[in-house]
Amino acid sequence: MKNLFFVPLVFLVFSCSNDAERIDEEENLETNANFVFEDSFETSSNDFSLLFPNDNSRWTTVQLISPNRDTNSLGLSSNIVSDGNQSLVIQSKQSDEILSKADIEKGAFSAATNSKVTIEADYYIDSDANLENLFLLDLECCSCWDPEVDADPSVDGDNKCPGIRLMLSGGDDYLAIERGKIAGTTLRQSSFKFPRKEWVTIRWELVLSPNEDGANKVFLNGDQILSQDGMNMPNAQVFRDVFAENNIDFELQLPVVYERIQVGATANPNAEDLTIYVDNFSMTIENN
Ligand SMILES: [Ca+2]
Repeated sequence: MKNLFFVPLVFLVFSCSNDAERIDEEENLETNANFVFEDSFETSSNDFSLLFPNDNSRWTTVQLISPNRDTNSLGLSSNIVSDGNQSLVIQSKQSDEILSKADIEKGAFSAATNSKVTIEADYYIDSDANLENLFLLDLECCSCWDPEVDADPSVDGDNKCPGIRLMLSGGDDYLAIERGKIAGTTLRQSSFKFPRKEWVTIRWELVLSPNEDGANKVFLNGDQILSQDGMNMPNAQVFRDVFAENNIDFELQLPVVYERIQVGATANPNAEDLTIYVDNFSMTIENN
């Protein structure tokens, strides 16, 4: 009888051991896993809400802040498309007392220091107007904000989410990396204007760092237009020093990770009503 009991016990020990190894391997894979998110705004019907399924496999939410005098909107277009049959169409009205915002947001990822983040999207800006300071992509951390410190209303009501942003700059339409929300200067270029009324592929490559060794590259239709090392994540000491100037204690909350991306016209401070199309979005995070 003892032997009969012994055999299943050995089997059990072996199978536990194999399961434990497999779980370890799965956890390792998850730890090192690349986050990959791709969305081309295709849906089975022209119903914008289909972009937000309950399982979070697609987009998380929208940010729609309309000016007082008009209404922003987001929807699906089948007229101007770069991939498949549909694109995201954004009506971003000119700001007045209210800073106009219209974008779509993906959350629930985690990009930490040393991660390589690659964001790519096709943009079609249906305007020839001067678009200085139009923001197109925001990469942000919100949980890193010190909960005991209020947002600075002089900057933006949403500034409790520090991060970096891709904007048009340099007097009109040169893509730049804006770092004001992490107390950094704007990384600029003035060689490549942003084409209008045609599809433009933006590729934004980052190796994340709260120090000067971060990597920041931007490509336009495959051409590298910006490559500059520098801080691209919130730095605890920088935040401490900046807030100390106003006698505020600020402790960046750990872990400091980017956790949401906003895509569209994330801020349109210009005196222009804009129609912008976005298609073929992708984001990858490679953990090093
Ligand atoms: Ca599409």
